[in-house]
Amino acid sequence: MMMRGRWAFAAVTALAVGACGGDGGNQGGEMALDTTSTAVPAEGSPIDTSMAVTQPAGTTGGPATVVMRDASGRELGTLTATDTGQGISFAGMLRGLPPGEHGIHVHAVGQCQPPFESAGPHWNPTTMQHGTQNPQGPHMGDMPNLTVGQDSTVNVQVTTPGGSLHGQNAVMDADGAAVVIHASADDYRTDPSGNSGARIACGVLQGT
Ligand SMILES: [Cu+2]
Repeated sequence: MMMRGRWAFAAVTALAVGACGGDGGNQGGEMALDTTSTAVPAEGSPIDTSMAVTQPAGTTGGPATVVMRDASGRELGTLTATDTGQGISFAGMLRGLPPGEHGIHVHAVGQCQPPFESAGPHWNPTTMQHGTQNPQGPHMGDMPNLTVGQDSTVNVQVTTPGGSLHGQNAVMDADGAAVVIHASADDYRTDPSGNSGARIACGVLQGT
């Protein structure tokens, strides 16, 4: 529905611009769209409002975004965090990481000052030990290792064993949360962080 509305609006806008014929082709497509939308108020503003409302959406939660950076501040890519009902999934492409296996966890504090100790320990609202193979585990922030290819990229698709962005055991609390990638693989059992070594990348969960 919404997409259809947007496409229809875009088509109308294109027609309008074409009809006026004075906006100089490719130059400033976004600007032209803004100018034209003021001439069609009934179409433009309601669409924008409904788009905004679907994102905050209260307790079931809209997605959060996580811009990952290494210790030099270089941006590696963006992950999208989504409530699945059985945990929080993180998805997205990252590049510029060392090839091989790396631990990746949700940490308890939304701060990423290198060397990323500022992100605190693993997110652990149920006060368990670390690791999905630990009889006393896991932390809610524990996730499967990433395998970064020889080209230094990885298609991230990982999910926490429980918790949520906004509902029960919400990660989006007063001090926020961060995703941290470690130098080594997580062994899934050694408390408190699976012997996964130094923190090489970090991103704060940002959203509603
Ligand atoms: Cu960690």
